[in-house]
Amino acid sequence: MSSQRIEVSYCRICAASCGTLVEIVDDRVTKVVGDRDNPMTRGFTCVKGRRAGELMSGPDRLTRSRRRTPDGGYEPVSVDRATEEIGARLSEIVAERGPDSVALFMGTQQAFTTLTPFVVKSWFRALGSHKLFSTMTIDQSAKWLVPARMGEYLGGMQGMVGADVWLFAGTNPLVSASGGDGDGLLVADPINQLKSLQAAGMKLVVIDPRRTETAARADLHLRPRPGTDAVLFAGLVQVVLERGWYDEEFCAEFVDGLKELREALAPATPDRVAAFCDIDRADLVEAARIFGTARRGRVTTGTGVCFGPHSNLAEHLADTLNIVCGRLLRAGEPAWAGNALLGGSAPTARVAPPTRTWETGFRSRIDGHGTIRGELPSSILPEEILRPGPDQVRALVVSGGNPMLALPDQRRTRQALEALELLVTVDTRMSETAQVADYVIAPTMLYERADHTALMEFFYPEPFAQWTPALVPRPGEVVEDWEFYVGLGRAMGLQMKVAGQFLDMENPPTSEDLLALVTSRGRIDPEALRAHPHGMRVPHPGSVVAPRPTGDTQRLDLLAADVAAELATALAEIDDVALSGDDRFLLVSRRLKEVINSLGRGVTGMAKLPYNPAYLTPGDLARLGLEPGDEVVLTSESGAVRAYAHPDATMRAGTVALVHGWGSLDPDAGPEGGTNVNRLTTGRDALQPINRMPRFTAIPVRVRRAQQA
Ligand SMILES: Nc1nc2c(c(=O)[nH]1)N[C@H]1C(S)=C(S)[C@@H](COP(=O)(O)OP(=O)(O)OC[C@H]3O[C@@H](n4cnc5c(=O)[nH]c(N)nc54)[C@H](O)[C@@H]3O)O[C@H]1N2
Ligand SMILES: Nc1nc2c(c(=O)[nH]1)N[C@H]1C(S)=C(S)[C@@H](COP(=O)(O)OP(=O)(O)OC[C@H]3O[C@@H](n4cnc5c(=O)[nH]c(N)nc54)[C@H](O)[C@@H]3O)O[C@H]1N2
Ligand code: SF4
Ligand SMILES: [Mo]
Repeated sequence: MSSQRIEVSYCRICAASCGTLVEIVDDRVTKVVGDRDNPMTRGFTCVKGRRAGELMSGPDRLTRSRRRTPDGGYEPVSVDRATEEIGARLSEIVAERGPDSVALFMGTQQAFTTLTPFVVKSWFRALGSHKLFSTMTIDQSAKWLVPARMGEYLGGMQGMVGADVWLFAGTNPLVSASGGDGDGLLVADPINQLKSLQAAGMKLVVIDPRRTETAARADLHLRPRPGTDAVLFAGLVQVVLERGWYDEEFCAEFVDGLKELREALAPATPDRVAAFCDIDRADLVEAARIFGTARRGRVTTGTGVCFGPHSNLAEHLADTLNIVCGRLLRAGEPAWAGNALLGGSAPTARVAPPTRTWETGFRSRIDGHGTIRGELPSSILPEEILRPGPDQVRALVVSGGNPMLALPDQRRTRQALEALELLVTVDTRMSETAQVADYVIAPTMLYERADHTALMEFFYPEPFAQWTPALVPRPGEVVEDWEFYVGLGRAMGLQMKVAGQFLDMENPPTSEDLLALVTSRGRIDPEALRAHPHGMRVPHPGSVVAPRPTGDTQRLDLLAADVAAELATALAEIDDVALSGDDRFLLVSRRLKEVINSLGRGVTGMAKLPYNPAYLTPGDLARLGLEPGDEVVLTSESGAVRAYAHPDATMRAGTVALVHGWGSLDPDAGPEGGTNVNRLTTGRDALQPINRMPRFTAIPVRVRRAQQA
């Protein structure tokens, strides 16, 4: 007899953590709908979340771990056996060459399983290796770099509620549910949230070459030539300073280098900036006026800014705009209190000094790169593996990521991953990375594990927490990600520590115990959450931003020497003439609603198409003599790929977009199964200093019709 039940839970495919009602028939997830009783997400879901059942039990779901066979195929292996074998090989490698010969790469999906990041990092710390990598350094690590160079204001930043302006640059929250850092309002149900903010009087300015879903709602949309954000923000700051639209009082108290910055920005006149960015001078000044004369609201940036040339400088200048306009919380204002489960220090109106961690501590032998928040830049990972040397990386563990598609220069990445003595990935399917791995460990997926929202609470607009039990039994022989890492630690004889506590390696805690342990400094007990299956509004403690301690003089440094040098370089390029020519385009990044990075391709009901098209304006398509769907070849300095050209009127003329996370390992594959954009990018040239961020947007390419066979 078949059994049917409906359970309350929340989705864990992206940061929105949408409340869901899950229909389960015979222990399988058959339907997911939004939970209207979830006070944060109020019934909102997206197509990805509604298709979680297919994601969990589709044909590509791994329910047993695999081991590579000598002929290059795969055979099933029990997770205990795999863990022992991997542990033994890692121990050998460490004994022979030291812990730095083992690297860890942390991907996007590990962040949506609360326990994984805690436990995987605990395993890695116990191992003692410095070779820690994550997607952050191929994403928005400019956001780590800015406070590390200028210092960080510890009072918190203004939020969207009560804002009379918001400026989004290079982010499309209506698709990505991201919206840049620092405000959770546009994470779940972004369109309705944005509408109500606008109805309440918030002016919206968007800087994006594409007329995105978000830009279409803007009061003012600047559509610059891609890759010009650093200069554009230099222009905005210049206008705000020259017109006196900044907060003198805040600057006098908390800012150093304002005068020097003003002088350094002298070349960034509205005329020259507008010409370089290919926007109207009047729009530039108007954007500065709307932003600078408002009372509250911030600039937030996304990947479009952090992927471009001079990305670290662009992010620095975007943040500078917030700072000079004083868009930070002052002593006595209500403090941010979203850290319900995790806890943390009380906001205070003072500045923490720059950390510049890459200048001290561990240095990689690859160009002497140092660390940011304990991580090395991911774009050096292939060199770490390929270049011989004393601490050459010989083994790599990948946690919830797919570097084979995500890293720049796929050819080089493949060469590196195949040169390893040992590659292990923990993944729910045979990702492109799994296809070259020695072991693929099959983990549980959402609804198969208990969880709470500790890691995502930053994204809620108000203090909120939710807990979910596992709803369905584990299929096949999967384990929770964290269980694999504890097993590995045990096999290697390591003593692991989570949230300051030593784990009993022989009798590890349960998931529930660990979920409680990681919240030991929070304001609420996860036990209390069980009484609130739809989630719980956590009372605001009523705290306000504490005043600056007497005698404290630390200030934000707007123009450190390296920042000044980058600014001078960027402004010296201002009169450069852009590439032009009939088939010359700038390749830009964008995201799709129905997939998240490489996840969702091939899942029934998720991705709309079986491939990722090359989006061009209808005008450019006609100019190239192309019909919709024609096959084109995109050629950059680093490689060439084939794709199907699709018209998209929201694109900027002269640009072509190809979404990342698609394609295969086959360098000769046609476009029918998707195209890996990272065959056009490079991890070795045009990189940013410090975080070695590659360029993922504004890449010069040629677009031509593919030769007919
Ligand atoms: N549905 C869905 N959601 C996702 C993801 C996904 O793949 N799908 N990925 C998740 C991840 S890992 C991340 S990091 C976030 C990212 O979240 P976002 O940063 O919001 O990513 P996008 O939606 O691609 O928005 C980037 C915007 O930058 C614009 N852009 C491109 N080049 C430039 C440029 O040179 N200058 C400027 N100013 N803009 C430019 C693009 O047109 C695009 O609209 O989204 C997360 N959410
Ligand atoms: N050219 C170009 N390159 C880019 C980007 C771009 O826009 N353009 N974007 C960059 C950005 S912002 C990012 S974040 C990276 C993305 O880089 P990654 O995070 O490495 O890529 P994902 O495709 O998100 O990989 C997630 C993997 O986790 C697996 N997975 C799903 N659920 C689970 C689970 O429960 N447990 C485990 N262990 N695994 C699971 C999925 O099957 C998938 O293989 O790519 C970067 N690279
Ligand atoms: S936006 Fe979609 S994928 Fe993200 S949590 Fe909500 S339902 Fe899941
Ligand atoms: Mo990302």
